[in-house]
Amino acid sequence: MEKPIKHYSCGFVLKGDKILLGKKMRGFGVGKWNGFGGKVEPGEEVDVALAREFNEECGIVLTHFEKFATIKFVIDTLEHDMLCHMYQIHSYDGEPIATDEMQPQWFDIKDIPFKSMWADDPLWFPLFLAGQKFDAHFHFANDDVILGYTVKNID
Ligand code: 6OG
Repeated sequence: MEKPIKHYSCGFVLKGDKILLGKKMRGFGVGKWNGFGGKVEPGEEVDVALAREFNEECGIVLTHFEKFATIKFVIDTLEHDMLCHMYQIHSYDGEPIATDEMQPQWFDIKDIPFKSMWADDPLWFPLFLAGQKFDAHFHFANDDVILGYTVKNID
C-alpha cells in the first residue's frame, strides 16, 4: 500500500574545497551530519521552506541556490514516505551559528564524515560534487539499512 508522502528540503553549502554540514541535535536523524533543511509546510514553496529552515537552523540568509536532485525515501519503519528536494547553496549573507537544532561545521570535501551521515549519502555525493543533477529512490528497512536504490542522471 502506498503511504502518504511528505516533502522536505535539504541544502549543502560548497565554498572552495569546503562543505558546510550540521550535526542534528534533536528529532529525526539526531546525531547525524547532514545538510540544513526540513519539512515543507502546507502551501509553502520548497525554495521558501529551504531558506526558512537555513535561517532557523544556522542563522544565515540564502541569496542564491539551485536544486540538484529529488530523492524519494521509503523507510519501512516510517508511516509516511519522504520526498527530499536537494539543493546546492551558491551564496548567503551572515555567518553560520549553532542553534538548538543544528551544530554547523565546515569540513574539507575530502574528509566528509560519511560514517556519521545517512547511509544513502555516500551513494549520491560523488554525483553532487561533480555537478551532475539526478533523481533517486532509496528503500530503507529502518534508519540504517538500505534494501535497494536507483539513481537516474538528469541532463
Ligand atoms: P526535519 O526532521 O529536520 O527534516 N533527510 C535526509 N537526508 C539524507 N541525506 N538522507 C536521508 O535518508 C534523509 N532523511 C531525511 C531531510 C529532516 C531533514 O533530513 C533530511 C530534511 O532536510 C533517509 O524537519
